[in-house]
Amino acid sequence: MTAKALKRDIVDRYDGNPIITAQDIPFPCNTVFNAGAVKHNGLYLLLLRVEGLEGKSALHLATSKDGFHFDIQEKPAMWPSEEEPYRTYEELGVEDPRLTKMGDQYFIFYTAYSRYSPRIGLAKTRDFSTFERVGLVSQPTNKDAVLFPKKFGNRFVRLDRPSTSGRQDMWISYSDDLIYWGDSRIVMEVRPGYWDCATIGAGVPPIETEKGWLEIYHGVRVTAGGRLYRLGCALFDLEDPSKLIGRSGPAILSPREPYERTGDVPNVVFTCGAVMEENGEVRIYYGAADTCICVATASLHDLIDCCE
Ligand code: BMA
Repeated sequence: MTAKALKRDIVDRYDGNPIITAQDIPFPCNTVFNAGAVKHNGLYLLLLRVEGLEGKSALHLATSKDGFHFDIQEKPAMWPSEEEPYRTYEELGVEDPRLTKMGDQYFIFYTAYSRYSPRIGLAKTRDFSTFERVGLVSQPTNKDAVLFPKKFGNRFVRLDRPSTSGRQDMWISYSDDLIYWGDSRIVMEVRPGYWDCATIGAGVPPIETEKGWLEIYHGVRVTAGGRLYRLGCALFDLEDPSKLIGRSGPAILSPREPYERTGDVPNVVFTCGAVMEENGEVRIYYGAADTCICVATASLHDLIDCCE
């Protein structure tokens, strides 16, 4: 029996998974995974994390009419910068982009990775042909940042994931200018005994729904076989996004298929982006085993339901 027939996950995997592998990249590379996702001018756009043969990641744009078959650009949209101050903090790669549209601009939070541990980088684009860095917008060690598409009380708001004395929980931070962030508070903790007991981090930029802001996040449990990454979802208050109002008990997606179980980092499903369809379906793009890109769908209604 296949994993789908058992229906242990509330999301449905696309039968043609994985949709992008290293073989689809128009130059030799190691892996492709953890893509930001948006629909722009009727096209599905993914900002792919492509890990080169030397082990550093750059971001490449992929475009598609149907969201399943993508054309991939050879020239990177963003690569580790050669200019300071980025050069020092991106020396080991630019990773895990998350895209949020505000007005006519897309903001991209990404992980700037260096020997000094990860920091959050911010870039922006209007047209997906030119990308401009805005700043390095956290201290180390912080990552998994997602920007809310609205301001609250005239401030920008993000979820992020600082590492604090061995803990890795989800926090919220506020900013007047997108560069300096503060008023930070913890909003969601790892859950002892659960699938998300060791580490959690935001995945998809928050989706506005009638019931609250829906956040699809990853959670980790450490097993005898290593770290096991799953996806779950949570709801935050519409008016005050620092208030957690619900959270899925079970994970919504767990590594079960061979392409999620086997790869550079086994037993990983990890998301950086989803597309909200007009028919109420959420198309979740996710990296599998840090090796390829997959897609799965769920109804928005079901995702909200499992948080309540
Ligand atoms: C996280 C990030 C992700 C990666 C995951 C599993 O910490 O580095 O980019 O997919 O680990 O290796």
